[in-house]
Amino acid sequence: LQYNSFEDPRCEGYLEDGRTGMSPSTLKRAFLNNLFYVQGKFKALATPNDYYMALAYAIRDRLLQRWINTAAIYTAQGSRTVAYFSAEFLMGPHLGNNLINLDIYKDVEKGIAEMGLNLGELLEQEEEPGLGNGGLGRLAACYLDSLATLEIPSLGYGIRYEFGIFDQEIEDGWQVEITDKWLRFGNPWEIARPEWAVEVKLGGHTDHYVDDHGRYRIRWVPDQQVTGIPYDTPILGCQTNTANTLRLWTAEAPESFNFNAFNSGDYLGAVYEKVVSENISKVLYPNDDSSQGKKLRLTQQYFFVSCSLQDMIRILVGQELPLEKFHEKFAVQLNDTHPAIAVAELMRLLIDMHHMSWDSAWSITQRTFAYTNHTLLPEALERWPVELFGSLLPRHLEIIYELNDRFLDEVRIKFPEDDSRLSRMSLIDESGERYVRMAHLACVGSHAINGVAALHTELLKQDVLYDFYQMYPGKFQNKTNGVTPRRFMVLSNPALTELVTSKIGDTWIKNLGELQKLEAWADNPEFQQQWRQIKQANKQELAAYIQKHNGIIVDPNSIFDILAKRFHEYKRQYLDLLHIVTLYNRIKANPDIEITPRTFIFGGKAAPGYFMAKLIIKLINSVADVINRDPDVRGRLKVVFLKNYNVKLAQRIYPAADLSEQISTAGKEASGTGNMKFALNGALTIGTLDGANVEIREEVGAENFFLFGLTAEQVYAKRASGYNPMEYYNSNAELRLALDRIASGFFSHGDTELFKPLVDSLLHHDQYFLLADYQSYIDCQEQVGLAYRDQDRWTHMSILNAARMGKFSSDRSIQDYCREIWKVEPVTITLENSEVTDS
Ligand code: Z15
Repeated sequence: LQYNSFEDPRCEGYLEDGRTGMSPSTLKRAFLNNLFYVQGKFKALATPNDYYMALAYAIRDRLLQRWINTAAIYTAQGSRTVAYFSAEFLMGPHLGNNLINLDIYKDVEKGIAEMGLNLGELLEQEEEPGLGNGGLGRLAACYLDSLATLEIPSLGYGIRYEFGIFDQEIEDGWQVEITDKWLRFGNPWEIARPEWAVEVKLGGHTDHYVDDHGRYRIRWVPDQQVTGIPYDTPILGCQTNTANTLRLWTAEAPESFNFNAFNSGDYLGAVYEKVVSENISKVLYPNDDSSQGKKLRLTQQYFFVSCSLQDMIRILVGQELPLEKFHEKFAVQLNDTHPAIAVAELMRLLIDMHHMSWDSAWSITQRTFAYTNHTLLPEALERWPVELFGSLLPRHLEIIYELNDRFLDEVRIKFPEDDSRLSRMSLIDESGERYVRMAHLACVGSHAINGVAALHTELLKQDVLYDFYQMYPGKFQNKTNGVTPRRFMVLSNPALTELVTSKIGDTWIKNLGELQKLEAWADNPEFQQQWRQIKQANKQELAAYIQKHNGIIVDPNSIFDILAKRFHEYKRQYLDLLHIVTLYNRIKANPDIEITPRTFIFGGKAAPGYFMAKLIIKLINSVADVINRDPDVRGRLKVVFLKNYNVKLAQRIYPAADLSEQISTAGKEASGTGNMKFALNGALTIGTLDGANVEIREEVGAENFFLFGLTAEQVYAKRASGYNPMEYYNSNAELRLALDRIASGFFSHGDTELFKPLVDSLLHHDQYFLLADYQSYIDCQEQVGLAYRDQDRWTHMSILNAARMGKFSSDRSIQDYCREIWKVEPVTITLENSEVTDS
């Protein structure tokens, strides 16, 4: 084979060979080689998946030099490293993102086209790694992208679930869950590292004994042991040589554990043990924002945390650094309380395994960890029954008791004679059945605690973590969430990316604040025209997708009014429905009424055990069935439920949205991140003063944001003074009509029972204040409809929304974390210096 060495000026010298070269001809040859040698196929027999795999391996080859150099340089320099601990990483497909970050998307698209293939179709083949539920998991993925782009040494640590978030099917309007077999066709992006396997103990009891030197020691005698195998995926930065690592752990039975069972002929017993071990990393728990208290879930958490901390100690020792420098080498971020057991595990490793004193171990532990809180919802705060906890982690329970004794002494000194404070702050809830409180453990064991939006952090300090704020005011910080513009703009909205770049250059991609320069174009008629055309084309693409998957024809000139997120009562998908039913009622009462045509698009999964959320999905589909076929509507309203909302689908949805629904009850959504992705793509927001909406509105200007609803403070006041939803029902005719329509069986073939739980919950409880916000929402939607009729005004607002999203890049969030919590600096990775790799 011959390689065209110097075709592309970006890849001079030794890099240009068959596995690293970026020139179109080299890439093409690599692709065809992989088709032949990796997939074992020639063109006539190749499936789209074969083509996808051939391209994926060609691109993986191009990551490896960067990946290896990155690891080599971090190792040689002993760089301070961020370890992001997260039970979820909702990565989305890798191929397209890697093409963007390598800056070869267009070249590859062209090369693939020259072979008579379509890059978009190949990208569609990739099964997305859906190893997360929603916002929290996707945030972790955006942060890895930004860490690599900012050249920060970092590792993502988590679980390689064999089954990620379930695939959602819709049958007769109901959600049906299908297992997500994402590894079915293999995963070209990961490399197993069995040589770095670690052992994790579970269950059993502790032994207190005196060692040979007369020292008092504690030994954990487990009754089960599992092996953690790391699988590494490269995380490439945008236009840098940095390729960091996402290291996910798979649980296996230890090689030798059941030697006795085999020898005694209990073959099936031994295999059973193996099955039990492998269950640990089998499946992602599908609950977002709620904790079920299942033992397997705690086992998952402990498993990946123990694997990761042991791995970090291996790295430290490998770099000949003493254990006393653990916190200098590593900054660990706890993504919610899911990995909070790490506080006790690091203590155990330092004290029991490495014989460090309690005080030294505690100082290192506190300086290592920082904790991000993602929710104020009481049902999401993790607590484990003490008995369950002790049966799995007997040694950790002892450590937590000891920590608690020492911690409560500190509280006593700071706040004497305050027993109720002691019981409120204790690591153990003793008000009834006893529980270990994971948020308290995380707060005590961390030097920094942060919320994910300004309002959320304030509410944390005033409410959920009030006592801890009084105890440690200096630990509290805000870090408003962000999203990566690479995946959620450059990759997903190429036309808009090109238009923006044609006006302001392409440096905004790594410095999103520069989008502000677009403000100068906000009233330029030609630019407005181009902006509108792109939105229109994106809407047409989504319309085609809807026609293909739902068989519904929608009007691309109507407002694409989109609500896409997990289903939860506090997110109030039901309020959106009340608006739809209200418009429908108006049409039924007066078929000639003037209404701005709208397409209401919903997407999102409900936790399989969340009855109300699933019933709301059924109601959306039932309302859609009626409205979409009612001739009186004359196509002015369409309702679409897009099944299986995931990262892939999200990338199609944001670019096509006119209106972004961010309508949670104020005080309930910690931040939201979809709100940022919609606005970045030029959608206008209708929203409450909740989470990051507050800051989005501040940035884009109140005049470019559709605000409605009670404030968090008003919601608290109303709850305190006794909220009665029935008053709203009785005094608001349109609201009454809408609810009566649902209750009457109109959308359920006359069945008045089906949606009764939904109607009753609003009339008698309405925990999330839908009825209180109804009229304000309806009025605000009226304003939206009017604004849309003035296309110049709407486009002006749309441009300003995108132009003012700079703050919401995850690059900004990560820079803040780096400076204010992690104290880490970038490390430049070069490819020229082959010394590191040759040695
Ligand atoms: C989750 O996705 C979020 C919070 C949680 O406590 C859990 Cl368990 C899952 C979300 C928040 O609801 C959302 O407001 C926030 O934007 C996101 O985390 C990322 O911080």
